[in-house]
Amino acid sequence: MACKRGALIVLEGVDKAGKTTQSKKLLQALQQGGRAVEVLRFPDRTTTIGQLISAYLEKKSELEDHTVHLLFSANRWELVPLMKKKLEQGTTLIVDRYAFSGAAFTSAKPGFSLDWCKKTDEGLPKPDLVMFLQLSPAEAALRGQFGEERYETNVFQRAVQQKFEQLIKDPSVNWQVIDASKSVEDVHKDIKTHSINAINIAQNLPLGELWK
Ligand code: NYM
Repeated sequence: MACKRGALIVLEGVDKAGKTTQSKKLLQALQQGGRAVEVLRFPDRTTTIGQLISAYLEKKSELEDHTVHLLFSANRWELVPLMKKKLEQGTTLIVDRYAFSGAAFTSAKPGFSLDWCKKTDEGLPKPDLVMFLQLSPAEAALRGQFGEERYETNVFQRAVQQKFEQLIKDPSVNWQVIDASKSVEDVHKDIKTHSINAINIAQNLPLGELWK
């Protein structure tokens, strides 16, 4: 009998919403439940393309804005064969940021339309579930200062938040908005419930193509 495929589960949100903490907690909880599961994060800074992106984010290099958008997108595409293989083998993937960050961050820059920004990720493996960790700019500020990387300013993060709000309106994507202002444990419970549900549904469905 062919094995049931894993689910593609994405966590999105502005910086400091808790995506990385929650990805790790979800990984542990699903593993404890006996499921095959792995975490990926984008940008994947370990590849050659990822190293170019990392240097840009750390302000060690300058890149033209369209160029860096295409690099972020290429950094997802280069992982697609691996992602498909794992999903087919029955491994669930928890992905910390995906094409939605790509579209939200670049379109928050002047002169970029959301439509243009989405084009380069059209056809990527479609997530079975995208959880948006919702945190207001005021609540994010209470979690301390932003870091030193590019984009880590209040003004830019507010613009990114507005772009995410536009993306969430797209009914072709299975969005779940999670109240990230709750305690780490309460947010985890919400995320785990939605994830188990998505895993159960995805195992009987073919993997879709994003924004197609
Ligand atoms: N980012 C992330 C983008 O601008 N485009 C993308 O496609 C992705 C995946 O990179 N501020 C931005 C969002 C973050 C930064 O992410 C690095 P992280 O999760 O802090 O390593």
